[in-house]
Amino acid sequence: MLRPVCRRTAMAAAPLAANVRTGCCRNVRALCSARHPPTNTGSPPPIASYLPYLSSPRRFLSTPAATLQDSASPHHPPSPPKPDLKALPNKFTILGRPYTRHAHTNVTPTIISKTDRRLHLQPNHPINILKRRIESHFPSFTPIDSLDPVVTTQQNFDSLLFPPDHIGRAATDTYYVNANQVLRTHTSAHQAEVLRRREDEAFLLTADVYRRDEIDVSHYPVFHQMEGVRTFSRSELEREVMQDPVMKDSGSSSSSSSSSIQGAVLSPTNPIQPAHTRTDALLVDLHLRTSLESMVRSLFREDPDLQIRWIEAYFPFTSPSWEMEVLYRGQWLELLGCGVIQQSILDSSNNADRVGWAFGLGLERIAMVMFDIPDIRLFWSRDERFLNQFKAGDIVKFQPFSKFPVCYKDISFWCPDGFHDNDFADIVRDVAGDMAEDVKLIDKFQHPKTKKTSRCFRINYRSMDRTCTNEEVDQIQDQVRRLAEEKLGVELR
Ligand code: FA5
Ligand code: MG
Repeated sequence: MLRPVCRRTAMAAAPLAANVRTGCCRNVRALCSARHPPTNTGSPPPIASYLPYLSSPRRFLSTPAATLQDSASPHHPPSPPKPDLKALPNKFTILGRPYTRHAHTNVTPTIISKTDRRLHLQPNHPINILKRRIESHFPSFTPIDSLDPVVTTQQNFDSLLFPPDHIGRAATDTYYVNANQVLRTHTSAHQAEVLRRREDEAFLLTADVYRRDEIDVSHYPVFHQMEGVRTFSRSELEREVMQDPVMKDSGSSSSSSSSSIQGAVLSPTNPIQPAHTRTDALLVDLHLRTSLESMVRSLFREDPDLQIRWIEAYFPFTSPSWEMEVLYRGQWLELLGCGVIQQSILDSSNNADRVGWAFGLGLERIAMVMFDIPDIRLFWSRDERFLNQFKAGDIVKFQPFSKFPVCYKDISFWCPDGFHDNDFADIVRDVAGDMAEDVKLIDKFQHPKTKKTSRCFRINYRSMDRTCTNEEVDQIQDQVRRLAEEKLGVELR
């Protein structure tokens, strides 16, 4: 079965993106030039040129209708994923823990090698600086930041009420360690276990998260999220909410909240849960959104007129649910997803007497804007010219030290059934590493007689610390071609 160009966007509530991206091959080229920042023209382009990437996130976990067509069971990916691309031994370790390779294993050595970097814990790293900023904004929340990235499918999906056929479980989107364990795709994977301990009524959980994805300046298969959770006693809810300093500071009350919160009203598609009274749900929702607006205003304090808007969203584990967007340099930029925690999650984690809210934000998204960092690969740089620019506690603008020339190569092939763009992206990542700046689908068409589909990808190669030679890039491209043939069964054209 042929899949749409991008299943996440194609099935999500982003009609414009969906229309264009599933359009015929002639549209693909136009789309790419419209959505991608300009390629190398000497000096680096202004941050505004990256914003189209940042403001058009793929709906991964927030997609209600996007389901797998061939799901097997809640605990298994739908079909065995493609094998890993470089040889992963039968016995391998992740952070010192042993695992055995399995038919479902699709985690690659390249990805495993990222698990010990823990950028959010590196002092003076922009991700850590931002994490600490947010933690200092929520001083009463317990910070948690050292949980193992390998979680069970129960934690990552079932504990959060993901239906068995949800697209987020697909092996094309998630790194499976084996049939029952994955690299967490979001920090929400730990919500239930931390709630169950009942040690903290509020916590901020920061971690590296992993998603099989396409390649461009704002997408990397590993990024960092921060999860905030706050619960309240059901019997004391009104008092706990209204006496919280954040409500007093913002001048909010249940009758006079900020205009952006009032503007986003609940609707039948974003409902109050049957387990909640309307008053309780509105109190939790008001506290959630007031807290987040206060946090974001403090992060972007140099812009007191920052415009914030709330977009109705869907997550299986919250209702009502929202995404917060801010207007930054003329573009709406999605910062986070959030909502009122599904009561059944609290009930089954020993918190039936409590209600609460949760949010999850992407640290790279915000750090790219706050520090003016134009390419997500830079966060992983070990180059001192990058690292030495940042100091704990300071938000400074990144000074690009150089922009080396780009070299692009195209590859066209006939695709076998079940081909997925993310499988190809993993090959490129494994062979080229961080030299792959961007992989764009520039053409796609179906042969009228054979019905076979052909795809053409353009790979932009650019090192962040040196000029690559043409011979070197040719060698890499040859390897990409060979592996695509061998591992994915494509027919090169
Ligand atoms: C989630 O991951 C939910 N777990 C968030 C959540 C938590 C909702 C608690 C409700 C309650 P989403 O896939 O939209 O949702 O990601 C959340 C944030 O992570 C996004 O708003 C964005 O800031 C960031 N993010 C998502 N995908 C990427 C990516 N590929 N690269 C960088 N940042 C990303
Ligand atoms: Mg989102």
